[in-house]
Amino acid sequence: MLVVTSDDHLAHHALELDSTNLIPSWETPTRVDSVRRAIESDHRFVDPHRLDESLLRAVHDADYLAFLANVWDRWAAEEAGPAAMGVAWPARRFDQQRRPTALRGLLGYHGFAADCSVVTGTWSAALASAAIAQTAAELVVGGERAAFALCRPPGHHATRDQFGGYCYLNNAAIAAEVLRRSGVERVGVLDIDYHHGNGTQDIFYERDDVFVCSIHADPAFEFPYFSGHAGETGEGAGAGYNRNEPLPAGTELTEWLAAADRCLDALKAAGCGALVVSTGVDTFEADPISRFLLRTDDYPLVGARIAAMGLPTVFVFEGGYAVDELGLNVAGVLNGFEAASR
Ligand code: SP5
Ligand code: ZN
Repeated sequence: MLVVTSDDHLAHHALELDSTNLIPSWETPTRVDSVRRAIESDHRFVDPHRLDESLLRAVHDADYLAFLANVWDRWAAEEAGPAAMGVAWPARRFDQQRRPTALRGLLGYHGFAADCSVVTGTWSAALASAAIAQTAAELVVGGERAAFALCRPPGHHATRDQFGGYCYLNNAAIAAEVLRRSGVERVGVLDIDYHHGNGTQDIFYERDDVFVCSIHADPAFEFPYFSGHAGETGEGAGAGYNRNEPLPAGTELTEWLAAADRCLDALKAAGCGALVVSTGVDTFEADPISRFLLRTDDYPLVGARIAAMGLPTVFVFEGGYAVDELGLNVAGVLNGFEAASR
């Protein structure tokens, strides 16, 4: 499979709030190295194309993009400290619409979680990550059966106008937009990351041309806590084109695959012509922040299930924090897909 990646993410290493301390984020630069090493002998690597900024504007609000582009410089001028993050958010009964002018206010308005901060290399890394996802989708439009966007920071938590969950620009949404522009009338997104893909859900919630399905830890007990319930099925034109499969802590392969099959059946019934897979492997039993129990040997079966759809497929890297085994687990998904595609 063609793999798109670059080194432009290296300057992004954010901090996150862990109970009482700011710690280096679990989402580290070493994650890409782990995956690269595990897949480089079996797959061909290509460089990203130049980013088409109209794709960013298609999935994110202009004021959010302007905020992201400027926030680090403004932070460095106005505040001290290595990481910019919010301290107050527009909670219940607050005015959700009014956009503050103060930097701290904007960080709350355009962010939703204290697990995520902006640091000096964030914006350039996020742009590079988006370009990788765009390129993988363009390769599939060009006739490849599948391509893998080996990108970071991840994207599936980023909404139209908010960062959080280690995500700033929604790479999977950008890939879906590329497929839509190529003429695919309905694109399916299958989000297999351990966490609910709240950002992708948000971006396409009122659209019927991108059907988003996510299999994840029940938000009753897991991040992002306020999104990902089974009753969230889309609104307006998008009614019926969002599907969530929240699962309990301790979920193993059998139950996970049953949920995946419900998603794949729904995507097939809706006539999806191409697939974007938000490829998080934080479902792994030894993941340090997660509570599912998938094993390394399970991931090829996951890839094979996706291949059985018979659709052009863009894999976009998302979460997975057991860095030593991360590469093997991603390799399992890709190799299982390829073996079942032959
Ligand atoms: C892309 C992605 O997978 N984002 C996940 C963001 C989850 N952030 C919240 C992490 C909370 C970590 N708690 C540490 C518990 C250690 N035992
Ligand atoms: Zn995750």
